[in-house]
Amino acid sequence: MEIKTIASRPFPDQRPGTSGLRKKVTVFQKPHYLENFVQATFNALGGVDKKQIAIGGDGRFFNQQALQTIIRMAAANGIKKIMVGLSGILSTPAASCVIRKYRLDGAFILSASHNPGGPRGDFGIKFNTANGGPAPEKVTEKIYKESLALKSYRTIDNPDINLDEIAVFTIGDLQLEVFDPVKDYADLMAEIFDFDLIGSLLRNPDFSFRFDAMHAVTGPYAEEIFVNRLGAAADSLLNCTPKPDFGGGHPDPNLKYAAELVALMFADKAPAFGAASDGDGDRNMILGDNFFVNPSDSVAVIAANAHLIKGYKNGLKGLARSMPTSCALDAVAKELKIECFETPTGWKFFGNLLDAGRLSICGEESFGTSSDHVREKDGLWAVLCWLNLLAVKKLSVNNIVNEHWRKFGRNFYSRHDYEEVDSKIANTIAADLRDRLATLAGRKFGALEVSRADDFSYRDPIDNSLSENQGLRLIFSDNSRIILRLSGTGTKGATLRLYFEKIEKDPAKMNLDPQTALAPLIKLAEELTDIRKLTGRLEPTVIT
Ligand code: VG1
Ligand code: CO
Repeated sequence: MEIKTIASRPFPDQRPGTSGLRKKVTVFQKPHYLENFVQATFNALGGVDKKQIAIGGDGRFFNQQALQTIIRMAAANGIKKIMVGLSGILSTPAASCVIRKYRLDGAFILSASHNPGGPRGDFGIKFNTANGGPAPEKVTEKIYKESLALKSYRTIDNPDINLDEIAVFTIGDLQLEVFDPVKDYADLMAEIFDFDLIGSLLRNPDFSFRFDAMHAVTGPYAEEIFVNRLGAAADSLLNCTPKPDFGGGHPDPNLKYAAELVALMFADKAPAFGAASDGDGDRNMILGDNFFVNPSDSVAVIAANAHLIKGYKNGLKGLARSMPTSCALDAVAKELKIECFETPTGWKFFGNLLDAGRLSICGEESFGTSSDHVREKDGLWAVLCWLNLLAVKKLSVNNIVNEHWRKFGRNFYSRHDYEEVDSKIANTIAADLRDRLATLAGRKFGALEVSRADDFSYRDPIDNSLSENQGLRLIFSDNSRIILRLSGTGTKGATLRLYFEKIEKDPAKMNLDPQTALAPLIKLAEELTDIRKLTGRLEPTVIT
């Protein structure tokens, strides 16, 4: 096996964002672009000689080609073993599961998550470390530094490997195993949840359920778990064949992009339960009959009821949420008398707390929920949590959430996204507000009094690392919040996110529409930022 050293030059734009490196497919298709990033990652790890990794992706366009490139580079860099998901498929939570189960040194996950795919769509790559979680900031910064200093990468000449059959190959000293990407993950789910109980619910003719894989990675997982293991009717599953362009859709499980499921669930005689997941299977949306469960509520409900689920019956160690996620989870932590951490946006910030045994369940407002069973957010896990709770509590989704609100109060919550805004304008809007923060504290806007205005920074309690500039916060005297952040996952222009929260303890006011309940905060944020005028948008691109 002749190792070739290919001369290359750094690309200046390979700093990983909230979740890996995401760019247009056409950027990744540039000669040496992917190779540089992969070599920079290997270098940042101090070399990968004799290491063992998993690779796979969400099946999007360019997945197959990228996998073959990584396999050649892995062989040239001395990797001992690679596990590749059959047909190149591996969901993000399943990658985390196999790293941990087989004690691998890490994994490359090829995905741009919920971003659209196809030749004109997005591609992405992220590296997860030996704990199964996304590389922490100190590793991603090292990768970025290595990418800026890169002069060459190593590869070999080798024909493409057939990844469509379970098999073991040898390439020089590298052992390559094409493995079933579904089985280990499904086995883990069976350890956590009561499959007999969930199975009897799913087979009950009075119960109806729909799961929408959005033509993305969870299709094969959903078929194995819901149909083969739990006995659900095959027609409960929608769009379960992964497609390179996600069927032309946007594999983002929210009220706008999961339109097919949303239409079913908000119709007359809707199913009792509906759920969807995203491109790489780490996000989830939970719906009841004509009812949307806000992701911030979902994680709070799961945490409050976790003792009813086999895997958590011995209690929870702690809880955590990203800063913009509503404080509904904090109320649960208080009741359970356990810690609740507030971290910056992105799953990588939960890793240290999970590894240190300080944390059992965590979540983000962006449809991400999970626990210490892996080190990633996990879409199907969240769906199974809800099914398990429905089976135990014998209540509707709507009733479970309302019961929760009556006990803990309702945290009205909404996120407004302005997508593909001119980067300069978006940066100016954020910078202007940041500059005015100091003058806002103490000011009154109608009934709203600002008690605190800052740019969120986070000191990791385990390794003491500091992450600054994680989102602008206005916190009001009644604990309402307005938050402004720039997205770190987009590939075109900039995405501005405005987040709104208001806590309501009066049961008589709990059934308002969130947009109505939050209207004064929304109006104030729009006035303070002048976002509509400056972006030239009449309304946000997506409202959740
Ligand atoms: C978004 C979400 C964040 C999530 C991240 C990755 O990041 O807000 O909560 O962790 O996507 O999720 P940003 O920087 O665009 O706000 V995924 O499913 O895209 O890997
Ligand atoms: Co995702």
